[in-house]
Amino acid sequence: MRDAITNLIRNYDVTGRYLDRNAIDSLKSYFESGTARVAVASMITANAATIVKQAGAQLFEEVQELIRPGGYAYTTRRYSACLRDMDYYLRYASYALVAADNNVLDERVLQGLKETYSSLGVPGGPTVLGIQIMKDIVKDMAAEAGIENTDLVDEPFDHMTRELGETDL
Ligand SMILES: CCC1=C(C)/C(=C/C2=NC(=C\c3[nH]c(/C=C4\NC(=O)[C@H](C)[C@H]4CC)c(C)c3CCC(=O)O)/C(CCC(=O)O)=C2C)NC1=O
Repeated sequence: MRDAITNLIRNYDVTGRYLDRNAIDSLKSYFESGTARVAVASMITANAATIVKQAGAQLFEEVQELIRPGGYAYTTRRYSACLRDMDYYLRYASYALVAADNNVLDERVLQGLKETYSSLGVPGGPTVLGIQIMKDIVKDMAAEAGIENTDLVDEPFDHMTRELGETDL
């Protein structure tokens, strides 16, 4: 697992360089965004159950086939597996936000996920949609809490949807 700082130090260490102007600039921007990152992560922690529930409801509203007989979230078991997956995405997004690095997502969430989903027949498109809905909810919450630049919220959610790599919404 990596974060913005260990990642940067590692890059400089492999070539035996002192931290230069570029390194200092990216460290500064990391620390400047730090307060907002921590605030959003704690907001996610405090509202995780609500965010997942609301995002799930919106997803099943937008893609109603999912919860109809034969759908991928039909039966209580699949329905709860889906919400549990959404909860994973949200929790790991909060880690990646604080780390300012998506490596934790690659290592803990995305590795082998596409293969697992395709072998189970879980569709990528609606999963991507569910992740994007959670992103929007978190961004709205952050904006309401007075966080000015909510762009940093995009990073982990967009990374997961890019890696799931489905566009057939
Ligand atoms: C922390 C990293 C991690 C991830 C990401 C993860 C995902 C994950 N989701 C699974 C299942 C599942 N995931 C879903 C998800 C959905 N169904 C839908 O309609 C939607 C499109 C979507 C929700 C947004 C479903 C329905 C299953 C059960 C599929 C089945 O067994 O038939 C499975 C198979 C094993 C199981 O059921 O637990 C895994 C491994 N597990 C992990 O440990």
